[in-house]
Amino acid sequence: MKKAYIGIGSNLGDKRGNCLRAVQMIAETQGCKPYRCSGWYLTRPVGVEGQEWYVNGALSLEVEISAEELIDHLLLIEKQMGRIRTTRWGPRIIDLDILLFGNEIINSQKLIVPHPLMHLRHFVLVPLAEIAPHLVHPVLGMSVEKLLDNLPSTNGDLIRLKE
Ligand code: A4P
Ligand code: MG
Repeated sequence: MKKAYIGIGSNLGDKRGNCLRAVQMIAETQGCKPYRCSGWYLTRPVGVEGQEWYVNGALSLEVEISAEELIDHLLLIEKQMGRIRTTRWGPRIIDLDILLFGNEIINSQKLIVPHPLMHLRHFVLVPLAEIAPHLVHPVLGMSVEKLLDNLPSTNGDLIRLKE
């Protein structure tokens, strides 16, 4: 059985509610068993100006399906939740990214794993470090904790929401 790590984000509507609903829908997916879920963080949008802050979190899964099957399920859940793709990095009701999938390194048209930007993003690494601090990035050979240590601090860009 492999472990998969999913980055979850929303910056439209009831953001935390959207993230929780996505977790529930992933839990109902055959071959995916939630293992650990991080807390939720309010995060400053990265890479775009003038958007609402996001809610971000991370989820680990025990999976019995392939990474390709998993991304198909995640894209379907995004669609069922009403995500409309506008511009790249546009506001979204839900965004589900595969961050890591076991030790697999995938570079297909549909899927790039590890997620190419995960090691540069506080909004990914902080929740991920909560659930898997010692997990090693299979390309960079560094733990999540170490990757986070290597990032310049951005005080105030990330606020942990109360339970
Ligand atoms: N795709 C390839 N690899 C993956 C993967 N590992 N996980 C393909 C998920 N999808 C992957 O995705 C477009 C296509 O990427 C999918 O059809 C899938 O086949 P998308 O979600 O429509 O595109 P996007 O999210 O607009 O672009 P991208 O490059 O995925 O953006 P990111 O990396 O998701 O970043 N700031 C904060 N604070 N919090 C955020 O969550 N998110 C983004 C978007 C920007 N700024 C943010 C946040
Ligand atoms: Mg995405």
